[in-house]
Amino acid sequence: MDQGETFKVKDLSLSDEGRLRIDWAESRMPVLMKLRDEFSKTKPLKGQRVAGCLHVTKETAVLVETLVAAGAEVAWSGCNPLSTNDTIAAALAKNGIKIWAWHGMDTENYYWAIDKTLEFKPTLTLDDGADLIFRVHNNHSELAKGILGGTEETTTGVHRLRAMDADSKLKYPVIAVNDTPTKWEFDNVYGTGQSTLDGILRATSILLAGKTIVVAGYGHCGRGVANRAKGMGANVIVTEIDPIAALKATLEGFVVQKMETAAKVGDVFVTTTGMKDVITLDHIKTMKDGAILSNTGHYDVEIQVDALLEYATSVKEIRPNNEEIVLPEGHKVYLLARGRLVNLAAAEGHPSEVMDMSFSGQLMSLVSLAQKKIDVTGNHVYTLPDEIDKDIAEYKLVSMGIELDRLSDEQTAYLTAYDEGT
Ligand code: NAD
Ligand code: 3DD
Repeated sequence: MDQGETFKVKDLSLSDEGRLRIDWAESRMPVLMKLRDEFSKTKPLKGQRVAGCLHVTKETAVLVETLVAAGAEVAWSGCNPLSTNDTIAAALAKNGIKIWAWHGMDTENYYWAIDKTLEFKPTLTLDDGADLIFRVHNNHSELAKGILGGTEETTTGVHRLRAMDADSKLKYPVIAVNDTPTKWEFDNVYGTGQSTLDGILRATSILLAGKTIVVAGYGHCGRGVANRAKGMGANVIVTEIDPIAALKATLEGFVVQKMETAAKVGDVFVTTTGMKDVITLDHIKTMKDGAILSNTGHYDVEIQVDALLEYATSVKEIRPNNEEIVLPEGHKVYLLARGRLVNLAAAEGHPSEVMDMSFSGQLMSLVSLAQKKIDVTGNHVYTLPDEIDKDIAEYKLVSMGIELDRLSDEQTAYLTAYDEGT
């Protein structure tokens, strides 16, 4: 472990490798780099101190260094014990970023790292799963009065913050970056769809074609995973609790079943729900010999991991992020990444191209809060204004060389006309 005044990382000597990865990500994040170029001149975050708690990946590093270019002082920790890439943490520390993060943190160090990021008394917070904002509310409430606002990256974090808002418990306003269409419709769908299969393949090296893959949840993430798996030749079964989502899956051609039915036939299981106990020990007892279990929801609560490990007669790591678990009934199952989000624990998370939009939403949210560009008078959960989201989408299209048609004045007038019939 290497530790300095303003960092603690696994191994500072990994920084050169990390820098190459960050360079690669920068070359595939044109929207964020365009905003970095603009904001490095105007410095909209000058005087701001941003505490961030978000997976330490090559894409996050591009966001962090863009925040600094925009004038902010930044302090960072990871938002999952298994998702930090140690080469990236080393590169950020080498570049003078305050960062406390390493792969495989225990719970005590996880919260110690968050507390370290709060020592410089942030004026803005950036979360992925709300652990940082909760830490401020529960353990450092005196800091809240100095915080202009926060942002939240993911669905589960937004759910938790909306619940706090409903109970009037929020001590400062938060922008739900997840709910921005250029994030939710792309990161959650296409990013999670691809990177979850990436994590499963790196941990197992199995052939997906012909396998029966059970996807729990057909929301944004589940839809992405199911469709990418179908594209790889898998037979996909979806489980759901929501009738509309179940109908969508059915009309997309997926088989929809209860988990207790699908458990008996699945080869690979992926939970994508944000809910707890989606795959229970009872489900696992009925699974085929050799069934593979994985999760891509934010927390490791979707598979009953503790109950499974307690019930097992043996647990052996057979490949990185892949544990062979023998059950008393004699059959085996394979648990990936200890039930934590497999795309970040066993792979590199979403591709840079899609995080480009998610993190442009993060940046624009923080700039909007710092410059008081949006009305956040009450301590509530807000969404980024549509016009900012559309700008991000337009920048993305331009970077891809894609042109849009534009409505004429006459067509715009037609939109609201009601004096013309058939
Ligand atoms: P969503 O609300 O769009 O979809 C969740 C779906 O799960 C809904 O359709 C819901 O009906 C369904 N569901 C809930 N409980 C269920 C159950 N017991 N059985 C079957 N289906 C159930 O949410 P989302 O945007 O898809 O996010 C899902 C989870 O993934 C959240 O925890 C989110 O934070 C996380 N996430 C992870 C990544 C990643 O990189 N791994 C990326 C984005 C989001
Ligand atoms: N997430 C997924 N891929 C990521 C990456 N490459 N870098 C940082 C974070 C990454 C997770 C979250 O950003 C977000 O997609 C979510 O909603 O969890």
